[in-house]
Amino acid sequence: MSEKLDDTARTAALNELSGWTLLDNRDAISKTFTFGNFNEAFGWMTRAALIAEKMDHHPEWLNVWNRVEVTLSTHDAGGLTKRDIVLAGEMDAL
Ligand code: H2B
Repeated sequence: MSEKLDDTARTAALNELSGWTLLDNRDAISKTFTFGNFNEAFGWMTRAALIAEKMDHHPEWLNVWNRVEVTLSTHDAGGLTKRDIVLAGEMDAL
């Protein structure tokens, strides 16, 4: 199982990603992705879902028309791990 990231590791990881921020109230990162319309948003979610399933690491997310709010945290570890950072990077690259 992944270990929770320490302060140094999470700062370094967040610097490598773009637009992801730490939540105030829990050990997780979030980002809102905005698309041109619902089809684009849902198409992106479908591609992200296939990656997440392959990783066995799943996002918490909310879709409203062209917007997808994503929160990543490792439930098994009770906080932020390398697995969240890897999935965040994959989502950015899609
Ligand atoms: N997703 C996330 N975000 N955190 C987890 O700890 C996690 C997961 N664990 N997806 C996996 C599935 C686990 O529940 C199953 C049993 O492998």
